[in-house]
Amino acid sequence: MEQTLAILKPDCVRRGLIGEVIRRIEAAGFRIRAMKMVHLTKKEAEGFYAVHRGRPFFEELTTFMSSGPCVPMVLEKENAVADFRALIGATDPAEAAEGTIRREFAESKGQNIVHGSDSVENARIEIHFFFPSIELVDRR
Ligand code: DAT
Ligand code: MG
Repeated sequence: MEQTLAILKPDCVRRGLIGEVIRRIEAAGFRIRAMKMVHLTKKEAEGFYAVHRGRPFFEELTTFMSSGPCVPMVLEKENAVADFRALIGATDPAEAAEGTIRREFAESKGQNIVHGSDSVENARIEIHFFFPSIELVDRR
């Protein structure tokens, strides 16, 4: 079964939307295989988003991602990576499809509620960034 890494970003936590977003994730058929709350340091946020280093939004992104606690989780489902990207919608909420999580809740392209891995390979790397194997459950 495929896995992806989701993060409920600091805006999601701050605005009291954790429950609502998890409800949508579960209703869409994803099983939660790991979950916790962490407050990333600036350095840790820069490490997670290292692929975007040098982009004009890198400073804003890593400051935002270290601005408060976030909730990383491992989600499992057939076709989890692509299906989760479809559930959250485009990066910019103004371009995200009707009914997607970002369209419904995100306030801007920078503060867009939720992260989802963009490939199976990146999902594996991102899952291990947040979760040692002892924290990954395998229950049906
Ligand atoms: P996604 O999160 O949809 O995979 P991405 O990987 O291109 O998008 O960028 C990572 C995050 O960086 C994104 O969720 C929000 C922020 N970001 C991207 N482009 C931005 C921009 N033009 N202005 C501000 N923030 C941006
Ligand atoms: Mg991305």
